[in-house]
Amino acid sequence: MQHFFDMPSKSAIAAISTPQAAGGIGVIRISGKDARKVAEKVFYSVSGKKLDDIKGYRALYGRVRDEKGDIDEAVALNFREPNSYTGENVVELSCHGGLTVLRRVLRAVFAAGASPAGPGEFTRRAFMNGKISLTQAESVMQLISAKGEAAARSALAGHDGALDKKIKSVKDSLVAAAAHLSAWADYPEEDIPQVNPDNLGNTLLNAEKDLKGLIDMFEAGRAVREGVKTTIAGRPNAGKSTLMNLLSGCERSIVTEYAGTTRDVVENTVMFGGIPLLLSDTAGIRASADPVELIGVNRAYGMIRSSELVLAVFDASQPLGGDDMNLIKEIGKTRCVAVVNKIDLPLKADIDFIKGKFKHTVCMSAVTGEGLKRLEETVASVLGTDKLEPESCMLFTERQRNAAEKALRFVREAYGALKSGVTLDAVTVSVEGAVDALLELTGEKATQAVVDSVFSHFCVGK
Ligand SMILES: Nc1nc2c(ncn2[C@@H]2O[C@H](COP(=O)(O)OP(=O)(O)O)[C@@H](O)[C@H]2O)c(=O)[nH]1
Ligand SMILES: [Mg+2]
Repeated sequence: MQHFFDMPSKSAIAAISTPQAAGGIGVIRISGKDARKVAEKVFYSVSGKKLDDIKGYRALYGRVRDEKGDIDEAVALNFREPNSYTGENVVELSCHGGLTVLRRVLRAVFAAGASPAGPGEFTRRAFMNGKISLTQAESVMQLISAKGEAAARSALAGHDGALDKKIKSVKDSLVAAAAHLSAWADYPEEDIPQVNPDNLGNTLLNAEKDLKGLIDMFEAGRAVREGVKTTIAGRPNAGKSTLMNLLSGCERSIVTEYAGTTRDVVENTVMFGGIPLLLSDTAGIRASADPVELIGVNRAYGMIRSSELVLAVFDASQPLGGDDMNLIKEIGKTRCVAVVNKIDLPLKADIDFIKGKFKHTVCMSAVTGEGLKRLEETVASVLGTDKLEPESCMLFTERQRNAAEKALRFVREAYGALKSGVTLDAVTVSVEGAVDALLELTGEKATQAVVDSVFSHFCVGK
């Protein structure tokens, strides 16, 4: 892969690649042209063999030492360039996982000539050496920080190149179109077939569809990866805390038959249908003269405004009242599911009225659990996560989305120019703009600043 900026120096870098905590084993990774030479100064195999004598993917057992003496026993795993994570020579020293031991080994490795690895520097070298694309590097980060199984699976698909493949197919079709357009314009005397506006139009429409599909799924993907700030709101006694506890699978909130039991915001993170919901149970919304209760009510309003999803709870066993109307007003345009609760009791609320006010209504009982599955499906559909296929490709970062949106704008511009019948030159310029945006997305044409910012989010050792 060709990059526009300098290759990093190939001298060895090293870091502790396992967590900074006590563990069964801890790994110190050394990467660079002289990785084996550095490792040989601290590692002594029991058999007397040298790392230089063994093939890649082979290991030696021995001890690590510094000038004061033995530090630990260790296994040294040998990777030979280009068959390693970074594409360089790599030695991984697996020691016992105590932090004191690992830090002492690392100091010895530095003394032997390696320099400290910066955040994400191993992955950065992998990118620079053409082992992975920029989007794959970003997936590595997503995979490390994935909160749920669904998030981890989609990150792995990204790491395996699902997104790159999709982007490549869009890019290839646009590159072919741009090449044809400019050949035809530049060499009119040659025997180049005339550009067929219908074919070109179809190419652009297909590219638009693919890019738009990716962008639409971005928010749903983010919900799965990062969780959704969700507020449970409703008038006192509607069953908010009971719902909170049902979703939590434990008694997180205090439930009583007395209105006004929950006074402050109670928070908990739960997995609901594969989506991490960052739940807040709030004080019941009602007009009150009690100053303490009012603080809670105002906090509840604040939570509604700042959350990404509201579960608005109504009591089906009571007629709707002024407090319910206030809640409906307060929710306004915030994404919301109306939860008509207590359907195990005789119904007194006007459920059709609620259905008329909300796009999504679920009738359930927080006590018996009836309707919980429907709530799960509705939440997934509101967040768009029901359309996510874990192994399919996804945009993972704001950076990727911005690049995809830029490409989409250019594709639409090209289509508009084609339809309005202006010169094909204008179409060519826009198609080339789209191609550039896609090259930026995969990192084939990313600036140094973009690459720096991607790797600044990584941890040391990755
Ligand atoms: N029968 C029935 N009672 C419920 C249901 N949900 C909550 N409750 C009862 O309603 C009362 C108030 O519940 P709570 O969760 O504290 O309401 P909150 O004020 O909205 O937090 C308690 O006595 C609950 O046991 C339900 O679905 N069915
Ligand atoms: Mg409560």
